[in-house]
Amino acid sequence: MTHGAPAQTDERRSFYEQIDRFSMTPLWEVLDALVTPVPASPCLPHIWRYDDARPHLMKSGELITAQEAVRRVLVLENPGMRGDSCATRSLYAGLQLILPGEVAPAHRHTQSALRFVVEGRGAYTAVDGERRTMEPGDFIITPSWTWHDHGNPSDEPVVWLDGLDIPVVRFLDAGFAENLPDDTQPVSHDEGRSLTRYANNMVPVGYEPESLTSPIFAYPYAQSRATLHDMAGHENPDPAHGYKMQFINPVTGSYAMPTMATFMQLLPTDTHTTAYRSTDGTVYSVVEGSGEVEVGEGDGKVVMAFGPRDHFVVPSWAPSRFRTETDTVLFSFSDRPMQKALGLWREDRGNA
Ligand code: 1HN
Repeated sequence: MTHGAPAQTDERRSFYEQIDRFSMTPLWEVLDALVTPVPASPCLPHIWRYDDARPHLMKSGELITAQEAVRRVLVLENPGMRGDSCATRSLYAGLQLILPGEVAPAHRHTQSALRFVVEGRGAYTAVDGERRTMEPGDFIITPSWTWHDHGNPSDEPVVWLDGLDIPVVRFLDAGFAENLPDDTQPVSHDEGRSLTRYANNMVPVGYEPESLTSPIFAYPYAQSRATLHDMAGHENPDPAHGYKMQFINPVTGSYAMPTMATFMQLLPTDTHTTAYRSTDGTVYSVVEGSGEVEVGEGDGKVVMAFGPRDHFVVPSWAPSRFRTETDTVLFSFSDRPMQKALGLWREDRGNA
């Protein structure tokens, strides 16, 4: 539905200037940019290699404390949208560092957050009175408007990927936030309580969900990894996805979070996936393995070689294709639940 720009005449130009003073503009001059035949995203494919990022992250640890920074994070900014604090149009991503002995003070906000642990073990995040000690590969949720603080009682630096729906909440002008007077919220129940209550195929009788987010706030890597390897031992891989699982809210069977979908996938050694695209731009965190991902087509095509702890973005509607050298495990997240709720999500599996 591209029509081309209408001719510019002196009469038209002077008309546009007249209406401009009244904060009006002619739709026919902007229609092609507003309504495009396929998604036209400023988001670019990009990879943040951990070998490049890590020294800067550690340097930030010498420059500012977690306490002073509130959250000591290096934002992964998409090169197509510098200054917007986003990795895709709808998603924020950052690498957060917490050093031994540090505390990141308690606050809450309407933005939902996910953590995906990248390096180090022994730090905790506390959500609504329950602490969770973090291990590499764990996926942890901070639901909208829940108190959360982080601490690192271990003797090693801990780094995780933060994923938030910040750009969407900003777009909707629906953001609220507040701080707790104390840095650390009181612990009101034992670690693991949310898992025994909700992750054993049972819920307390009469349970009514209090929010749209999964009552399980930690999804341990030991489980997701074992699941993928069991699948690989018994089933054929999907040609586009290898072995790919989505994390769910066990109470509803739906996505674990209302705004962001989260996935874990295994691409065994020497996998060559078929081209695949979908309308949800996606942020990936490489957990294990190495290979390359080809993203886009024609002049915009890029090939990104990846290894453990690298992070990369596949924009909306850009075809991606993976080749692996070793068994590769990828965590990823996207805005799919929002697109699905609005009837907007599309995928294209090519001819596979
Ligand atoms: C936040 O609360 C965290 O709690 C991390 O660790 C990153 C980025 C923007 C706004 C709030 C956290 C954030 C954030």
